[in-house]
Amino acid sequence: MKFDIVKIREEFPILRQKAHGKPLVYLDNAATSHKPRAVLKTLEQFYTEDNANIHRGVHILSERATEAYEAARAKVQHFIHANRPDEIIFTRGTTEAINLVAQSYGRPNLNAGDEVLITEMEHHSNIVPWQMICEERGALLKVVPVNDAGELRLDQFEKLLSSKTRIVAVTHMSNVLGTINPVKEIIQKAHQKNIPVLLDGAQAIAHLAVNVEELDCDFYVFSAHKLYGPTGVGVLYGKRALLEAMPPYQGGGDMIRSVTFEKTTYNQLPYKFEAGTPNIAGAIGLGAAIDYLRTIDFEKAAHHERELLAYATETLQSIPGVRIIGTAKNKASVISFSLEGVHPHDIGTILDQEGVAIRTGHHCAQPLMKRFGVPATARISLAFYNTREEIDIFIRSLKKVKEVFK
Ligand code: C6P
Repeated sequence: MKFDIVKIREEFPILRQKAHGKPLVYLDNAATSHKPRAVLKTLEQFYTEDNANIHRGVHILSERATEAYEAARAKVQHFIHANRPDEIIFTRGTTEAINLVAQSYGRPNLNAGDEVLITEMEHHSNIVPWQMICEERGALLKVVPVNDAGELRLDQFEKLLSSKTRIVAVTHMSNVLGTINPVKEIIQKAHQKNIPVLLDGAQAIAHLAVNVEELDCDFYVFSAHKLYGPTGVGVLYGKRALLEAMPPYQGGGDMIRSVTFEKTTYNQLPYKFEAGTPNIAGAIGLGAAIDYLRTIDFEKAAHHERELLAYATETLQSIPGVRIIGTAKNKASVISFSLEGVHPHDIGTILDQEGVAIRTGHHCAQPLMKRFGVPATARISLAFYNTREEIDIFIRSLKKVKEVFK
């Protein structure tokens, strides 16, 4: 399979537009990535032809909608190499999936003095849910620090992993630093002490081939919208035995087997964790995104992204006053940086006028900002549809920012 960037870009109609009269250069893919035509078509087709509630109706539309929704579950299962479809729970996204585990696994398993181990590079979504449940249960949140390059201090991880640790929750890839964590090693070390591991795959899922069976992680979470799918839907993968033992997260329709005022019994997996009408079209759209990704060569796409990352890093570094935050040996697709004497928001605003979309701010990782002694950073984040020419436009525009603030 050839990796034809022109053809690939044609599949993403949003990229064709102008922003402030200039060709749009979209470098904010870590926030959300764009949707290929196949996904847009699937969403339109669902609402124009098949729209119905699932698992409920006897009519033909409901049958078709149910079939497509469950087919999407199977696509996710195969995409991440899970053993069974009932290990795939559809959620609203990464954030809801982590909250589900924090509540349903955390509450029965955390007691006073127990510990939850996270890292300094976590997104707020992998900090706050643990903080909330720790506070409720009298447990403690322990944090593995990162070194100056933005790599996890594995020596510290080993020290902090104790007989009191009940779960480890760590990002597979940092949304700020781009660091890819040595998750296999982390999982092996945790498993030696019988401690389960949750991986936050919000970023990694779009850049790495994820195999949950090989990783042997206990939970893996991600959002569809960073994987070229729709917003408002995401995935919790969990090992069946763990999910079976966990109580439901929310109560409502579809998650029950029978209800009386005296007692309710719960549905089997995965429905036990999917209370209420789910994002049916979203899940089906995620399935379409996975189908689309199977039509391109993922390895070549990843190679293209790595080349872009190397090129962007090299050119950025050559600009005096630029500081790159996150220089891990093993990183992907994200560059956070600051420019001496210019606030990141000003960088973002001027770049926007040039048609270049980047993200500025704390990236929902305030503790990490503190670690690197900055209130905010500017961040470019790449997808396989980006080009070298776009990096050149970004660099030229950044030089204009320097001129403005000279
Ligand atoms: N990061 C970014 O611009 P949701 O919002 O639930 O889809 O994903 C939350 C989340 C969790 N973990 C990581 C590592 C993430 O990167 C994100 C989302 C976006 O970096 C929006 S803040």
